[in-house]
Amino acid sequence: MNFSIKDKIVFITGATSGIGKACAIAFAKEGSNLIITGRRKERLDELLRLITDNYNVKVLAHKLDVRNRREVESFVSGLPEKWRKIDILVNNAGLGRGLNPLFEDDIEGWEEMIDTNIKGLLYVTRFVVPGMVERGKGHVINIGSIAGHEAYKGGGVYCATKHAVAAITKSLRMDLLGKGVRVSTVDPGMVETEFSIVRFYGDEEKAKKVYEGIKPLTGEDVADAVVFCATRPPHANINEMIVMPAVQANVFMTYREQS
Ligand code: NDP
Ligand code: 8X3
Repeated sequence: MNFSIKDKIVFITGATSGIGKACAIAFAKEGSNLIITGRRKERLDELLRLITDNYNVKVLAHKLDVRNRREVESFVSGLPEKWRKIDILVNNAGLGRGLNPLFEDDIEGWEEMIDTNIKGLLYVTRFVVPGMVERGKGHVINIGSIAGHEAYKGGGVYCATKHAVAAITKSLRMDLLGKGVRVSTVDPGMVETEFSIVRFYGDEEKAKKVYEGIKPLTGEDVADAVVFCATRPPHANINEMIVMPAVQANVFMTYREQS
């Protein structure tokens, strides 16, 4: 049975697009109040309007780059009283850059992936979780990836960042044992979002090819899984959930219809 998360406070990173945006809407449907963050403020404002026009929940939208440790710390420590008691943290912000062989890859892309997917997730976790520990309740839900279970050609650094998310998830769960704070990871396969457009630096044609001949997951499919984790009763935890398109067996094998 679902445990109600109505009136809970849910903090989502990377809510301007894809999985994060779908999570915001899915949690709003459950009656949760939302702290939505990301770097594109106009998109956050648009999402705030969409949610407050359609659901009876409160939304706080704040421009936040998770790579900026000071910005993360001052935002979390400066939250207004009524937003301080964060119940659920969805660590979703992340990106891939390129699919080049490691030995000739763009180092800037590595920095971006490591700073966002690993260090950004760590900063947000470091500043949000102490409040959860103090209150003896909370739930951290990380968005990992199938790339955290397997490595593929050209994905050396992206896969390494998602393997890091898997390790951080496991360790944090042990650190928090007995403190009333749960830790889950939702690890999707191919999801059609802006992920591939970002990975290929805005090349939409190349991005489209990734999903040619298949029915990929949507952000909403992943949000369903995240909400499922969040709505387990407090004595139960989903440690890890791998969510794949039905036509994708693993990172190497995808069944594609020929056009
Ligand atoms: P999108 O590109 O659609 O969304 C990525 C989100 O991350 C955006 O809201 C973006 O917001 C945010 N983001 C990126 N960098 C930063 C930053 N420095 N600070 C704050 N927010 C940031 O991709 P997805 O929705 O697909 O990606 C979400 C997560 O899902 C990522 O962690 C990704 O690795 C993971 N994932 C994706 C899969 C896929 O196939 N799409 C599969 C498995 C996992 P903004 O640019 O406004 O800051
Ligand atoms: C993003 C999906 O298949 O490129 O995590 O690893 S994949």
